[in-house]
Amino acid sequence: MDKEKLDELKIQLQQLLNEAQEFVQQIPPAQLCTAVGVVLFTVFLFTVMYYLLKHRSANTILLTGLSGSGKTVLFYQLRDGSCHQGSVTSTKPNEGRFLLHSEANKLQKGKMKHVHVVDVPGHSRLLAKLDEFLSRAAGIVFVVDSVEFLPHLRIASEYLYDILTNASVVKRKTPLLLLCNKIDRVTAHSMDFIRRQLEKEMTVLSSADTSDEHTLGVVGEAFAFSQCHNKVTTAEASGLTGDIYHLEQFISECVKP
Ligand SMILES: Nc1nc2c(ncn2[C@@H]2O[C@H](COP(=O)(O)OP(=O)(O)O)[C@@H](O)[C@H]2O)c(=O)[nH]1
Ligand SMILES: [Mg+2]
Repeated sequence: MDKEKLDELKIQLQQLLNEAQEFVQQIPPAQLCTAVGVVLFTVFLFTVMYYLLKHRSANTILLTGLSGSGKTVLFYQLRDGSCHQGSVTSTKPNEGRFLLHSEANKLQKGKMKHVHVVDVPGHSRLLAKLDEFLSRAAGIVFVVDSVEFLPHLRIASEYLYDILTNASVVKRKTPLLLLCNKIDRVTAHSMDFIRRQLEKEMTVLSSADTSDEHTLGVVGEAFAFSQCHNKVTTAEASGLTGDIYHLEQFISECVKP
């Protein structure tokens, strides 16, 4: 650009600035103050909302799994330290923000963490809802009924497969805990058995899957949870007897104070 053009541009800019100044001076001061106030308030409101949403997702733990696996009982154990037998329903998502019951009596208040736990009931029909929760979960707990495990192996594997190949889970590397529940029952399968069976079933699913943009495992190899990009761990629990130590450990690791 030559000097002449640059000077011309400078003059035009100066003119524009002068016009803007004149325009502002014409506005009554009261109106100007109101307009500035509205802009500042809107910016403030959006900033607060942004931080609230960010904080919420940093603390959101998703309890999921087939219906009947014991999610609702676990939800109440985490919140109250009791299982609310009899008042348990699986028709709507249970959601709550609370201090883990095990931490509620601790004295170091500064170190205590509020968690936002969502118990998403059932499966497939709620997939759209699940997607929304998956995109903002800090950790996912996939609850399995260790007693009635084999009859539901295929459907549980499909559900878990959908979660592990979910775009935001893969992208955000959301940690997942495979929680084998109801270990108070003598007929409960061991956690190693459950993990191996799921891995076998998911090997079949991933070799048949050509549609998903995210596939699981290594092509040509048997699937193992250790191949996932996100951390997948396995633990046992009994919501009924309150044996939820490993679940609480997992939540504490996922949630930031
Ligand atoms: N024995 C035993 N039963 C459990 C346990 N957790 C849940 N249940 C029972 O399993 C059934 C389903 O539990 P629920 O929490 O409603 O499952 P959800 O559908 O996953 O929310 C209820 O009858 C519970 O009493 C457990 O740890 N041990
Ligand atoms: Mg339920």
